[in-house]
Amino acid sequence: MIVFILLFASSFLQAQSPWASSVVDYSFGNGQTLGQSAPDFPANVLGAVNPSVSNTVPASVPSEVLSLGRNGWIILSFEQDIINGEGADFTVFENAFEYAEGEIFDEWLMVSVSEDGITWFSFPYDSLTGEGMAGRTPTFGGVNINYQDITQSGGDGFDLEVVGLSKARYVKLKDATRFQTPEKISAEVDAVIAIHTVGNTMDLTPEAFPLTCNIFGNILYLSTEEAIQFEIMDCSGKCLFSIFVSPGKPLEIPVSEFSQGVYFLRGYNAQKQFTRKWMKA
Ligand SMILES: [Ca+2]
Ligand SMILES: [Ca+2]
Repeated sequence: MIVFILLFASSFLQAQSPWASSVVDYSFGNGQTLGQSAPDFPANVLGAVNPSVSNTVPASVPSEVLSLGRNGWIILSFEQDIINGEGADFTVFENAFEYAEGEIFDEWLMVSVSEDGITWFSFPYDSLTGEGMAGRTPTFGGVNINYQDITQSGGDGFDLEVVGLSKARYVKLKDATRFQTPEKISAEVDAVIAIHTVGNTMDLTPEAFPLTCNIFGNILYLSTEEAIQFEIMDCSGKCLFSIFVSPGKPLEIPVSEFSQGVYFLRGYNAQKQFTRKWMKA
């Protein structure tokens, strides 16, 4: 039985990258051409950022970043839908950086999203302050950080809620340096990561059971209307985690230490119980 479950599960476990995986279309503008030709492009805008960059030493070589040129734009696509979860749903990494006195050199990008690549929804922005645009926050970098946690990664996060979408597959970035002072010539694109995807955003709330159970990224959220004992088990039924959930006392449990794979969530009290399969991506 256990062997069967493992075999069955393994077909679901091809991990999909949360980073942008393909370039759908683009049009470069004038003024700056860094990283616009093969073999640097399109690899420089796909996949992860270089972990050795920091807020003061940004990505700057053509193999890492692409200059869009004045008014240039690019459309990126993902292996899976970006889902509207709690807070920011994807992060755009440009190569803004901090220099003397903590000033930030930023070159802005207007951001829009689409479910089908045809109908687009633009994030509102302020062309005077840059608020609402990407390219404003340096990438923090680092090898052991979670790039799906914007407080660790830096970059600029965008919440699908703002444009009223529950999911998106395409992100369009358009150079907005025309709104800025003349030394800002062209925004760069380094990478875009989906924070919430089908793989890591799950509503595990059991039907007709008093417990609410959701996973956003690496946090498990539990709240309940009745006293419930809650457990996480591995495929063999071994209990890996157990906690008592009290009514009116919601819990946030970090699940980043659980490795990729299949687990079972179980909640019970004297009267009732539920079990749910959880595939950790
Ligand atoms: Ca959101
Ligand atoms: Ca890059």
